[in-house]
Amino acid sequence: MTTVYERPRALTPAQTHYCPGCTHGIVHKLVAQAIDALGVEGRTVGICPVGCAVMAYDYFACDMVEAAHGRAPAVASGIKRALPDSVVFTYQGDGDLAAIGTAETVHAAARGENVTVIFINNGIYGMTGGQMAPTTLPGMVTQTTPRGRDVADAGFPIRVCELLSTLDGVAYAERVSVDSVPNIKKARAAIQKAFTCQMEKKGFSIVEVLSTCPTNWGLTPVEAMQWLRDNMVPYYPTGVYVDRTEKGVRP
Ligand SMILES: Cc1ncc(C[n+]2csc(CCOP(=O)(O)OP(=O)(O)O)c2C)c(N)n1
Repeated sequence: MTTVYERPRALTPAQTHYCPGCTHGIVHKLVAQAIDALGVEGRTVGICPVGCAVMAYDYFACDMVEAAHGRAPAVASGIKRALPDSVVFTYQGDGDLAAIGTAETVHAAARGENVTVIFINNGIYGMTGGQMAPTTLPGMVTQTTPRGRDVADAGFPIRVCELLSTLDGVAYAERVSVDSVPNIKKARAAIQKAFTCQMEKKGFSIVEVLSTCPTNWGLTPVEAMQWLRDNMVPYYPTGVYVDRTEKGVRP
């Protein structure tokens, strides 16, 4: 087990391409720490999204596969079924998972696929310059909602953990935030629990991570963290939404 200050073995020494204050890097580290702690680097397969984390394969030292936009849960399902002893995770943003990939996400969860989804909710399409995402908050300014998201026109945000918690195939769903050291520790525990859930063949697991995008939110890194606390956390409450890891959901 590495300490919080060391680079986990499951992370490469590649220099980050993420913007200052972006929390993708923190979450990469937490995933790598889970891989280290569970000793599964040699049999872990990660699925990259299309989005800012499209090049996550440069950072994780395990096997990585690139999926078409939103299709990571379908690719993960196939890999897990072909290699049942592997540990398979997807790493997806809100545009990838909750817009173009909604069907793949919902159906992989409904099937109880024994995979782990790491879901980065930063409320915006980061990679493409800050368009509205399904998780963009009401009133939030984006490139495509310059006067703020008007729910009368653009509809309401999707709360992914709440939505998926209605599905019997979901063994574990937790929402966490990475805005403080205590919350980062909770996020690390949640990610490790989700991987353990999969290793014990209990069913679909998802950890949603409330994240920042200072560049497209138009804020400094410090302001973005505060904005997350003041706006994202109240709308997307953190906590465990489903925990069926005792019995599992798979026959
Ligand atoms: C089929 C297809 N449609 C649209 C795009 C353009 N595109 C690239 S990334 C992206 C959204 C990324 O946003 P998100 O998933 O929230 O991740 P983030 O960049 O914020 O981490 C879109 C729409 C694409 N690459 N492929």
